[in-house]
This record gives sequence, structure tokens and C-alpha cells, in this order.
Amino acid sequence: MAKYAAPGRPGSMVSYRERYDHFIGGEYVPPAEGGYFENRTPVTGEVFTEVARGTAPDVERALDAAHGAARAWGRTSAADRASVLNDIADRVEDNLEALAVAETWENGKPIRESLAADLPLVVDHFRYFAGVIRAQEGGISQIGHDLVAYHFQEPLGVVGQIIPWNFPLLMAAWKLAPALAAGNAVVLKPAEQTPASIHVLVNLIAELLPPGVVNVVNGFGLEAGKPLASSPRVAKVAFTGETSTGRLIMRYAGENIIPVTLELGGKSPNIFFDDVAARRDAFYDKALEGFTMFALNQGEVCTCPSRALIQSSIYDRFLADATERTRAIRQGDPLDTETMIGAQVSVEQLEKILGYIDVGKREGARLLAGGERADLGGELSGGYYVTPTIFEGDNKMRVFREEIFGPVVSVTRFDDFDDAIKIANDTPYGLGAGVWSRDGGVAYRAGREIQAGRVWVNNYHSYPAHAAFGGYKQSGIGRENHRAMLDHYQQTKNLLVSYSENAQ
Ligand code: TXE
Repeated sequence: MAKYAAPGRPGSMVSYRERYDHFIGGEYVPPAEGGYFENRTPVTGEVFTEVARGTAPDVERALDAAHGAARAWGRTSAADRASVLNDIADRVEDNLEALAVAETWENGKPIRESLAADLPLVVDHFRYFAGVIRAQEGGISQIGHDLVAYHFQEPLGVVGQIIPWNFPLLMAAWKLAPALAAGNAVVLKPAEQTPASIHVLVNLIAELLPPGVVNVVNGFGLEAGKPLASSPRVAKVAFTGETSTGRLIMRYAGENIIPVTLELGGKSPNIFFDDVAARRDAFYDKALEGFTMFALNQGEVCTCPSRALIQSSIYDRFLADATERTRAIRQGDPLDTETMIGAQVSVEQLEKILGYIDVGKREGARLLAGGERADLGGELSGGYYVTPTIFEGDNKMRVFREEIFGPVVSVTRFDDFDDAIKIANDTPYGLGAGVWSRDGGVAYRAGREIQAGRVWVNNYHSYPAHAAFGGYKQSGIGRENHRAMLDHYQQTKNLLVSYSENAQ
């Protein structure tokens, strides 16, 4: 067992600045209107730094810097950009533990996840897009004997990126790596709950990038995010967050007729077919672990498997075992490597989740585990902890239909394959899904029938950089990860050239 020292305490690897300004044109710039807001850790509830409260003039200044840098950056060779991305990956890897502590302190997630998942994925993401851009080739079509069409992939120019708080560093990497690889300059707005970890990263990598290529404007959605997403000076907006905010982003961008990529909410089904329980073996164990994935990252994941569908013939037995496994999830100090579930990101999120737990009880869902705020004692008493919660009910209930974004799973039963697919697809969302079966045919067919962009078969919550990720239905537009992502950050220039000396 190991416990990392909390920032600000003796022995910590991270020392935050007392305040963070905006990062614009390669330097820290105070907010035009002079405002700052407090940044609190959900681990203890204490304020640990303050952050510039960005408004439209800050966004304009960042856009000036980005436009000043975009042309030169867009003309660097793919090899040069790949080399910068690889240097960023190395820098992150060399500082992995400190970044993991920063992420955990600000977001509340267990350090073992920051260390084993978030940060290694950040590293891999930059390396992946470094490789992908090196491998990208343009195209030539011979239209006629002397008529040739050249296809060049050109950067869009300056792009706006707005990210959420649930995976601050990984969401920044998902957005930055492909945009930079493609040769764009960026203005990034972190979530107001988690700006400081982004600045810990920026501090580390700033010297690797030409000034103005990456700019960070802190602040709130309407004050800083809206001017960015509405600006006629961005060529694209990439957004991850709530579906209702995604609607607004589309509206803003629509005014300027620019593309958006949206990664929005979900209510992902996790389906357990009866053959899962045919034997009590390693596979059965893996499936039980798959059930508990609703509590990973405190349930603050857009693909949280928040609806578990269990086949009737194994329902009682599987649910009893899954409940026992859920109760064994160790909740504690997020900086302790033994901790499996940490704190919710903010007091607002805590209250939202507790509110939904009340809704579930009032609408008649049966509470099988958890359902309350956890008081972990000492300094942690001020933190925002919720025990992993299992509800049993039916798919019409609000706890089955609305995104809670907490460690809450709603469980129901299904009779046969068609019934499972019907329930799984009875949602406005379509981001993730899980299918568990020993029968490859069943798993394949279910995977193809479910209306979701990512279906995990016999695993859940893995996010390799080279697998396309994104939503069907109201869960979003476009894909992240995978080389397909470059398409969202480039436009195709076609040069149609006649080499003929004749009129035609
Ligand atoms: O999301 P928002 P919030 C869901 C989750 C959560 C709920 C609310 O259910 O409980 O959303 O979280 C910026 N113009 N998800 O309020 O508002 C905002 O500043 C421009 C799902 O944090 O969508 C932040 O940087 N920008 C999710 C970002 O948008 C605006 C991850 C996300 O905030 C804006 C997070 C506006 N009008 C929450 N309003 C996922 N799918 O992963 C807000 N923002």
C-alpha cells in the first residue's frame, strides 16, 4: 500500500501556483476583466488555487495568438509535428506520477486509475497521432492522360476545443493530439471544475511548442466557452460535455457554418446473457467485474454502464453475486493506491447524484446497495463521496433514462435476445454498450444490433487510441481516437491540373 502526499502537504510531488492565468501566445496572461474563481479539490473540499475567469476579450486575445501561429505551424512537415508530439509524450511519461497526483487531487478519482489508465493513455494518444500523421499520404487520381487530381489534406487553421472535467488530462489529449498532428492551432477551454491539472500539463510541455499553437482560456461555459464556440474566427469546434450543452454548441457553430464534433451523454446498457453463468470460472468472474464498471471513475464517464440488463434465467444468482462484488469496492482516500472509488468532482455533482437516488426511491426502484453520501472521516469528511449504488426497476423509470453521472447502476431483466436489444435501444442515447456472452454468435449479433458507437464485447471501459469512439443518436457527432479523427481536423484540397497543351 502506498499513499501519495496531497498537494500543499510535505512530500507532495505537485505544488500548484497560487493562481493560474490564461496561457496565451506562450505566456501567462491575466484576465482582461480581472476576475478569478476558486478551484476546490473534491478530495477534502478545500480551495487549493484560483484561476482566471475568462471572458470574450480573453478569447479574442487567444484567437489572435492562435491565428498568428497557425500558418507557420500548418506548414511544418509531418515529421516535425510528429517529433513534437513524441516529445510531449516523453515529457508526460517522465512526469507521470506528478500528473496523476494533480489529476486525482482536482478530479477526485483514485490514484491507481490516474496512474494505470489516464496518464498512460495520454502518453499513448500523443504517440499514436505522431505515428498516424507520419503515415498519412495524399492522393493522386489520373483523371485523363494529361489531367491529374491531387488531393492534399490541409489543416483547418484555428480550432476551438471545450472539454469536461471527468478525465481532464485525457480529454485534453484526445482533443490536442489529433488537432496538432493535423497542423492546427488551438484555443482550449478546460472545464471550470478542473483547470489546474491542464495548466500543470501546459507548464511541462509549453517549451516544446511554438508560442500560440496551444492557448488555454479558463472560465465558465457562458462566459468563456460561448464566445469561443460562437466565434467566426474558429474553423471548427470540438466539444465534450452534456447533451443539452452540445445542442447549444451546434447552434453557435451553425451561425458560422463550421463543423462540430460532439461527444455527449449516454445511458449505456451492459447486457449479461445467461451462458455467462454456465460455470463459475474466470469468465464468470470477469463478467462480475464488468458489472462493477458502473463505479469506475465514480460513474463520471459518458459511457458509464449505468443500465445492467440480466437474462431472467440467471437474474437472481448473477445479481446477488454482482451486488456482493459491488459492496467490496473499496472507497477511500483517492491518493491511496488501494482505493478503488474516490470522490465526485464537485458539490453540484454530489447533489445531482443524491437527488437522482431520491428520484429512484420515489419512483419505486428497489435499492440493493449504497444510496448515500459516504463520510470517510478526518480531512476527507469535507469531500464528496457517494457509495456505489444499485437500483432494481424497469427501463421506464427516470433512473434508467437520464444520465446520472455517478456510481449508480439501474438493473433490470430480459427474457430473450430480442427483448435485450429492445430494452438496450430504448434510449435517446447511443454512446457505449457492453455485451457479455460465451457464444461468439450471440455477442456478434447483439453488438451489431445495438445502436451505439462503441460496443464492448466481454470487456468494458477500455479506450485504446486506435479504436474509433463516438456516439449514435443524441450521444454525439463524429469520432475521436483512431486515425479517422484526422478527418475532423483537416480539409481536402483538390488541385485539378491539366498538363495538356491542347484546348481540352
Ligand atoms: O457539463 P457541461 P457540466 C454531463 C453529466 C453532468 C452534466 C453536467 O451528466 O452531470 O453533463 O456537467 C462548457 N457554451 N457530462 O455542467 O455544461 C463547460 O464550461 C460553451 C457528460 O460540467 O456540458 C465545460 O468546459 N461551453 C460529459 C464543458 O462545456 C459551455 C462530461 C462541459 O460542461 C457552455 C461532463 C456553453 N453554453 C458532463 N456551457 C461527457 N459526455 O463525457 C458549458 N460549457
